[in-house]
Amino acid sequence: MTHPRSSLPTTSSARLAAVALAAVTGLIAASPAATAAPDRIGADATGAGTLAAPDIPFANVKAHLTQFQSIATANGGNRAHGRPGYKASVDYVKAKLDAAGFTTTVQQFTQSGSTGYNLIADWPGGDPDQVLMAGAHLDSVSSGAGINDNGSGSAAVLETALAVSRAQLQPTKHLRFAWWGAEELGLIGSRYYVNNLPAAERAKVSGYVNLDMVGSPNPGYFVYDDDPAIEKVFKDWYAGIGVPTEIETEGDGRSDHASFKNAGIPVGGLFTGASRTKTAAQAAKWGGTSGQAFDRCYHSSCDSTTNIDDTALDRNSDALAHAVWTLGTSQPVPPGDSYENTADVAIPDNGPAVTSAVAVAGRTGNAPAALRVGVDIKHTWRGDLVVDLLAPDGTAYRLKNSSSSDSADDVITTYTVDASSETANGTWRLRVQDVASRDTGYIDSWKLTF
Ligand code: DTR
Ligand code: ZN
Ligand code: ZN
Ligand code: CA
Repeated sequence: MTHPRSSLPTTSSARLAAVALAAVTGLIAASPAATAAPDRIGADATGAGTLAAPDIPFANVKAHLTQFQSIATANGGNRAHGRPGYKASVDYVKAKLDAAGFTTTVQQFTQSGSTGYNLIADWPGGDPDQVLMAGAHLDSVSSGAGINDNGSGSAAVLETALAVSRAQLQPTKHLRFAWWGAEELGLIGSRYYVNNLPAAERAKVSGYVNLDMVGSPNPGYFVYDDDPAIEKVFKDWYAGIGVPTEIETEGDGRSDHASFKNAGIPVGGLFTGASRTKTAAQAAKWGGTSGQAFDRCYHSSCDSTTNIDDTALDRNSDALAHAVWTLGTSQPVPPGDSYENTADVAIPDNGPAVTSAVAVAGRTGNAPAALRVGVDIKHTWRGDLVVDLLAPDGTAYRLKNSSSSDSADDVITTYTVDASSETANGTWRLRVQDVASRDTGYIDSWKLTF
């Protein structure tokens, strides 16, 4: 769902509404094909281009929770490690991913005398040396269905993965989604995965984003304070909808991100609170009930489909999609085409202007609004120099004025010129004049970048 800027709640009850894995032992793989289509690119403040994430359909997220509840109900009331409800949950998620074109892998391990399963889903494509991962533990405790803990994170990660497929995303990074087994027994599945990744594969994981409990019924909006880039993406997203966040402090290292962090992999994540009590200050900014746990059904039989705050889960699902799109599709601005003249041109002392020419051919239309002019002039008193760029039709763009006080050596810099009214093709010139006597120099080289 989309997110209008929230107004502050006025009362406490105003609750706002495959590659890598081939080398790992014990794996079974399935791999359907996928095609891809490009999307529009925008630019962020850092100059990197990213694609905008889609809005995650919240009804789909809820439908996954309904299925997890049904699975628990049909299997003794839980989805715990070693119980049939866990494997049924894996089968449900895997079928959705297989149908969407992911390469899925079920990784088996043994814990407490029972077989456990991690489900890994690779989206074909992206840079295999830069892997962005997002994951959630899929197991519940044995006392309940585990809908907030952690059907919520599992559903949000699943629906984000399915959104990648619907968009036929062509990310710059390779995307890998994961659902961990036996988290509730001590981060067993995620630790098994990380420990069994060959060191070379581990080094390719550029980040891991964890979602564990992201729909708590009396929610807080907590962002893991770990890798700064991941943290910023989440904080920026929340700032954009006007919802304040806090740093997650309810037990650092208590979920699967710890397995990755321990291996030196950058981590981040989202959390809406477990058994800790919401303060009055938190209720004032987020709504909900102060003096009450974020999740009163934490690890209890009442952690069912009614134990979810829809607004919180909706927001965190969209925030995850935003993070995957932002971190997974960012790419440097394309380098552009350069035209350079490296011949030295002497600049007569306090004399007439000299020029150095660059011929541009084979382009269509006008020059860009941000034409880059790289200048390398060696001089013993650069304040003597007046520098212009001359367009093919002779129009002069002043790059630098003289300044008797600027005694520094050399002009080695890049200027940006709005040359959008000039035809790109033709002979461009750098014109340099030395307007004061004594110090001298020469044009070493210069270049235009379109
Ligand atoms: N590990 C979770 C609950 C939990 C407690 N503190 C945190 C902090 C961040 C994420 C999760 C948690 C469980 O599965 O019980
Ligand atoms: Zn738990
Ligand atoms: Zn959990
Ligand atoms: Ca001079």
